[in-house]
Amino acid sequence: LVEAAAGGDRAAIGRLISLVERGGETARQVGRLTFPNSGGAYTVGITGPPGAGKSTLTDRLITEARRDGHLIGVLAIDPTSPYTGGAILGDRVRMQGHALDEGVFIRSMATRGHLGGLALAAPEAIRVLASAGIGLVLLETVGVGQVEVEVAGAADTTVVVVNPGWGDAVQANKAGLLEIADIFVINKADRPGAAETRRDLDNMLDMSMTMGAWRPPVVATVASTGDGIAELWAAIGRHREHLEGSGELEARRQRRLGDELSEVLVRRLEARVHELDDGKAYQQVREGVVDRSIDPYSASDELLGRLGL
Ligand SMILES: Nc1nc2c(ncn2[C@@H]2O[C@H](COP(=O)(O)OP(=O)(O)OP(=O)(O)O)[C@@H](O)[C@H]2O)c(=O)[nH]1
Ligand SMILES: [Mg+2]
Repeated sequence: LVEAAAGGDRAAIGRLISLVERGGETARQVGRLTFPNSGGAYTVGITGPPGAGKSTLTDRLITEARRDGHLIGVLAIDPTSPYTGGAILGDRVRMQGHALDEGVFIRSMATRGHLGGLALAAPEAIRVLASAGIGLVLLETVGVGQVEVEVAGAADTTVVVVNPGWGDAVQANKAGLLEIADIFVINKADRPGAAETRRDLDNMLDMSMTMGAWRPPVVATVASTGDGIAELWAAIGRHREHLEGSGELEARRQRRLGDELSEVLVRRLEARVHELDDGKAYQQVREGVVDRSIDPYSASDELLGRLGL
């Protein structure tokens, strides 16, 4: 399958992503095979609250990127509904204009059985696309919570999409958004309140910026008409140049891979502990901890001891 995908076989790419989604030993095997040839894709994350216009924006960005000759992969990820699977595609991905374009591969993704959820499945799926020769991956993630922030962390450039009057939708996690945003988009700028939202964002950025750091540009768009899309595409290009020119791209990617390793280690170790005695060992020790008869450190000593560690 990996060979077929590298030769441009779209069905093979789709099957590989399904395997990654499902998790387990087969997913790990896919990961081993795609890893060596997966360094070539640039990833742009598009994240924001439900209905902000992420898919409409993505659709427009596909058009811009195709003009530059990129082969494009699109992953639409919904951490809030792990079981809808392919259904998201119909409801949430508005990219039908590219359905017949052989140079665009569009896919929605849900967690299914993947250990560690989408935060770990997303980078693996990106590597599937990269190993198939896709040079640009657009990653749409719904929501503004912690998991979404983690998933968005798989991107090289992260675009945070808000709407006029955005405050309420993201109040709880403004700091998290600020941390991940490389570019802010105020989409639906045809609606009232766009100017206030820009002022809000600028104030927030003024307070948080450190000298010399990249300051996320704020781009106003109307995705439904295409207004502002050229500016957004240009801002993405500038951010990419900034990352490449400063060495930050390589540093970010190294950091991500390092984080991924520790996450994989923790998840696999946890899984092995949960498997002890069909889950009874973990359950028993856990009960001891929660009723305070044993402390968490001694409890973990006991479980790790049973694994010979
Ligand atoms: N007025 C206006 N409507 C827009 C704009 N962009 C998108 N829409 C509409 O907003 C709705 C949601 O757009 P989507 O692109 O599906 O938004 P999304 O963020 O992908 O939504 P989810 O994936 O469900 O979270 C659709 O009806 C779009 O036509 C815009 O700039 N202005
Ligand atoms: Mg969408």
